[in-house]
Amino acid sequence: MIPHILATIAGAWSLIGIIGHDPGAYTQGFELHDGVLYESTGIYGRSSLRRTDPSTGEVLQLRRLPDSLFAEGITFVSPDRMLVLTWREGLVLAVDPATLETVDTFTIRGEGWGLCFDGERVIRSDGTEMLRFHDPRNMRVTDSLMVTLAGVPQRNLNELEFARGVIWANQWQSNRILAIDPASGAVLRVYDMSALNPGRGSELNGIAYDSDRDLFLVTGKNWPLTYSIDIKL
Ligand SMILES: [Ca+2]
Repeated sequence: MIPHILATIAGAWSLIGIIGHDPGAYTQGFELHDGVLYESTGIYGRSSLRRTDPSTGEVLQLRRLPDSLFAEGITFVSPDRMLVLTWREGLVLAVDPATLETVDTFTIRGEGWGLCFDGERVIRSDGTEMLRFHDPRNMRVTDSLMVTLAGVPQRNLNELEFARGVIWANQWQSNRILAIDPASGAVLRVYDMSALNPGRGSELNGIAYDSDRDLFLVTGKNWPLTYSIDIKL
């Protein structure tokens, strides 16, 4: 990476609070909705959907998914419908958030990594530098966007969040969160979250926006803690 460009777009953030996080949760999706923090966890045979308390991190409800599914990102497309991505299964589950039961399924092509919703379009990452836009009614692909930093494509885009008119993305195998312009794909800011990483190969993954407090909850795969942070765009 070009150091002088990184310096100009390095984003500032500050720690506001700390809550618990199930260290057995291999976090793949993380989203707040109506006062509940929803989480999906991956790994074949261990994938799950959870409702958790955003003030403590306590797991309130957990549903195991079939052993054949490796759960990935989640996002709400309406108050009573949460979409759950799978990694290589080509399936997207529509889930009732009240019960965490699957009410519908869609098929997609390619891998599933992260999901978010901008109010009109479902946005999916697949581990490449491309973001795919889907119609939330049927998951048909409507558009795609290459994510670049100073013109350099940014691969390994992972968990996503849509907030403040911007796409926020974890970047796999880094401690970075990228703020991405949804129109151009340009990375507007890079946030270094190394200070939060507990180490031992732990992977930063999971961004959930708290619109009431204008804060973000961030965690990682099997991290024991979740952090609420204030991010300057
Ligand atoms: Ca998210």
